[in-house]
Amino acid sequence: MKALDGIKILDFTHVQSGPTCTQLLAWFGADVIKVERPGVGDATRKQLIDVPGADSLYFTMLNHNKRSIELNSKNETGKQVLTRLIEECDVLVENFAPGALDRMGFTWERIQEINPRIIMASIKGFGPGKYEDCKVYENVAQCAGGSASTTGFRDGPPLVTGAQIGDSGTGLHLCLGIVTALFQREKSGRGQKVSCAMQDSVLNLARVKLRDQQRLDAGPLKEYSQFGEGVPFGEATPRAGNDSGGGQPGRILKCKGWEQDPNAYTYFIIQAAIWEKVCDVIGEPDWKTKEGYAKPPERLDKLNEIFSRIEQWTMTKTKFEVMDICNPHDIPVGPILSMKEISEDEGLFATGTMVKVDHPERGEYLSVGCPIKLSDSDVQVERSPLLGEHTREILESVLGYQGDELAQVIESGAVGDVK
Ligand code: CAO
Repeated sequence: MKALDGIKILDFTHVQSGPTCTQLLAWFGADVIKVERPGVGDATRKQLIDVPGADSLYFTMLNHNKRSIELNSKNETGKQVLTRLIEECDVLVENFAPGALDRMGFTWERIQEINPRIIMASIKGFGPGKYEDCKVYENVAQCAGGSASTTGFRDGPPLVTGAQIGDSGTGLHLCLGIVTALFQREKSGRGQKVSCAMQDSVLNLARVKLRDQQRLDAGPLKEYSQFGEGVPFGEATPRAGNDSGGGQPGRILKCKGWEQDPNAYTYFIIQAAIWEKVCDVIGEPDWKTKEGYAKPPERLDKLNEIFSRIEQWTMTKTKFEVMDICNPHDIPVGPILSMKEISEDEGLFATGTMVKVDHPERGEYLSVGCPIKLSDSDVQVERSPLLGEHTREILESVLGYQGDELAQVIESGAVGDVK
């Protein structure tokens, strides 16, 4: 048995944010029915193509364990089929542009009339307000949510991050909203609307930077490198380079081989509690007691010197040797892992976080499996569906269409070219 066995999801999502959410629900056991425009499907199927003629990795890696039905939701018969799907499903998830569902004739009021128990979950770029009608993509959300202004180096421009905190981050937030609403429905018997704005999700993930914005009123942010360097603070939380957000001095330092390998680096944190061990490891035992070095506040104006000295040591070791030497002393370090290294990490395959998936059009590919592990709800990652692969199966077995009625739906053109 899986955690969400018996839950049916009407998956009206596309691109990345919504599909991230419904993929997780599928991994937890829900029957996820992806509704796609006939002949076209999710735009990502044909974006960033690496194998001609095959669905892209962009699509396959975000749509595992789902079924696909082609359905034109603007065609009259298509609307009838969609109405039947709303009747049958527990959750409708969508991330269309603002107003798109209303324009199809499926307002939240109408959806509730069709099925009062349904949970309708939506992702939009912004919440209600002056930007509510905007179409929004990942980097717009990173910028509007406070991440970009606080990422990067002080003397450089704002930076977006490689992690898709706007899209996948919002999908995760929405997923939690959906299971919470399902839990409440157990008691109330009613569905509800779950909304996540991408700006809000990014801001939630950038929470510590809003913490620092308010701390500025009380004086400089002493744990930021710029304090030790004597650079005055402005009105807003500044970009802090690779400083650690937790208040302990931390930097990214070169390791052996950095001249050739762009990822031969380690993160290195000098927590107060392990300062003496750091001094021993790098060969500066005098710093344990030396005035100006022994106590954390005294070190703040010497962090450049201290980290340069630590880097002299890390440059004599590989990033993995740094890890092996520091870990037994509880010195927090972390190798900067490349995607190549991660994709070859046997430990990640052993836990199912990395998986190999076979696909009829593209052959075997790598994907990230389910990052959330439930001891009583096992996850088997199954390939993404081909466009319309399950149209007939869903019409017959989920919606009960048969005989003449089934033939009429197929002939109406609402469900594409049914195999
Ligand atoms: N049958 C018929 N029509 C369909 C359909 C179907 N099965 N599926 C979608 N459509 C229609 C929509 O109804 C819409 O029509 P209207 O413009 O007439 O209302 C049209 O296809 C285009 O949908 P869209 O506006 O959502 O798509 P887009 O490519 O123009 O915009 C995006 C994409 C992502 C910017 C927009 O959907 C959006 O802002 N979504 C919310 C925020 C979000 O999730 N962004 C992250 C995306 S990942 O980077």
